[in-house]
Amino acid sequence: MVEKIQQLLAEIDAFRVASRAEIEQFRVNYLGKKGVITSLFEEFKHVPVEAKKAVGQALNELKTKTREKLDKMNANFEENDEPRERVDLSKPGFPARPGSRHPLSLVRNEILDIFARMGFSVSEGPEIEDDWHNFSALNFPEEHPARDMQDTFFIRKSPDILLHTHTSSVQVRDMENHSLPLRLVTPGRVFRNEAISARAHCIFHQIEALYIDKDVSFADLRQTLDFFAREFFGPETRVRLRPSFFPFTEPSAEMDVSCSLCGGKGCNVCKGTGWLEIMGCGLVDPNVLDLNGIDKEIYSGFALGMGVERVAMLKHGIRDLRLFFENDVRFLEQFTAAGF
Ligand code: 2NM
Repeated sequence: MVEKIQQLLAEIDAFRVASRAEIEQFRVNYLGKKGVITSLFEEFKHVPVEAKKAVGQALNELKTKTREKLDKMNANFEENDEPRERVDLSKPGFPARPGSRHPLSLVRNEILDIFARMGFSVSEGPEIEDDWHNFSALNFPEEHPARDMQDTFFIRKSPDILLHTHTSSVQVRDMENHSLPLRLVTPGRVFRNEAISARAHCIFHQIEALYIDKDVSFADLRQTLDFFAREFFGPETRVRLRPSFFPFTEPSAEMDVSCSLCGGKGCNVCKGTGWLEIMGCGLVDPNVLDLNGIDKEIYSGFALGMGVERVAMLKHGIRDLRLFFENDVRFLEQFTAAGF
């Protein structure tokens, strides 16, 4: 029996395992209820008295060695085969890329801020409008081409419900709901049924300003335009007005600023003219005051409107308006906030 025990000791010492399952198998084979060592202890009962001491010592040694082997194999396995995920907390983190404001938001905020400094408050209103607020109350004649299906998005197949084509429709609501004087800037998305190109889009952004009070004159409009142009494009900017026409203003004008990219010398953005057309404006037509219940004998006003995409393109030298809508980060992250 001692010989058998010596053999087992050698066998156990030489034992090698490749998986946790094999370690468990080892435990069951040697130390389990029906294991080899357990049955040797059974046999020990029948060992003659004179041999009991030597066999007992050998048996105990076998059991201890087997236990030790088992512990060693388990410990080895934890260290080598299933390394725990190690996290080095002292390493620098991955750089987080902060987002940036959309260039149209930056330019809109800058424009609103300039007007805020002249006392204009911001007004906003619905994008879905009726004919009255978008056209009739603004002195658009019944046969005006803008009312055509070709130019305006009508919805619900109704000739009365449409997506507003300018933010003046919001100002009609302001004239309805607020007392005079009014001094408002109205930013918003507007919708026109146009083919998409580098210069036009069927959805774009507009900011309009409206000032109605006693004795508002063309000189007030002119002063406001000068201030805006110098604040937005820089102190050297010059302004010129050309006569124009809008249904809601009389007289009406188109405003140009000296090209901020070439300083007025002529470049490909201003097409060699040294001037950039940036907005339409005029004195509010007395018909509009009438239609909105404002006494045209007492009050007068001026209004102006500009496309946010257009002024953003001119300010930053952007050649294609579609860039604003594609949201390519390589484009977007080139613009940083100036205080917003
Ligand atoms: C423009 C050009 C000229 C304008 C007129 C009005 C209102 F409500 F008074 F009739 N709001 N905005 C206006 C005037 C808009 O955009 C090119």
